[in-house]
Amino acid sequence: MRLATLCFLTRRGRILLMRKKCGIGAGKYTGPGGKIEPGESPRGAAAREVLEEVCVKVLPEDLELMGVCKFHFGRKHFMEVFVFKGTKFSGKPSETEEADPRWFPLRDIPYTEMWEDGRYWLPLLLAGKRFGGTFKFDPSRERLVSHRLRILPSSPSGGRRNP
Ligand code: 6U4
Repeated sequence: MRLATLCFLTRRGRILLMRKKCGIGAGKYTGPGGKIEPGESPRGAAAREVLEEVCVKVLPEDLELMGVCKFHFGRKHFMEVFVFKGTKFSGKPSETEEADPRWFPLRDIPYTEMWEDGRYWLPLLLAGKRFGGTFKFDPSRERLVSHRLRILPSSPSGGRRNP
């Protein structure tokens, strides 16, 4: 199993997505994110990836945990991803070797150019709902075979505590 993060920043009716240039899901639009390194918290890892991938500074404590997605790719590969959102950050998103960032209006999210699962859970995140989901892909990672998604009760801390 691998632990990873995804982070979605929003401001003035827009969401920051990035065209990923390498790694898993290259070519797709997604939020900044990546593997959690040993010794890192999910929140710390998410903030690091936002800076590394799109040059935007966000404090780990300003990120809100909205959901956890389990992605299965065939029988062998499995990833558990902590999904955060944030509205407080600084810096202008810039292109890096890993990604090309772009703001999209919330009403015009390019779901057809994203991972197939995003259309199920990203609207929940944007509506402020917390969720837990399991998404099974075929081994080629191209086709979503089945999924389960649950809306979770909101936590009193607004998801700001651990992890
Ligand atoms: P680092 O850690 O910098 O190597 P990266 O190469 O981006 O990161 P990688 O290639 O292991 O990481 O891919 C993990 C990223 O891909 C995580 O941010 C989660 C994301 N991801 C994987 N499957 C996904 C899926 N089905 N839907 C989705 N994001 C997915 O929205």
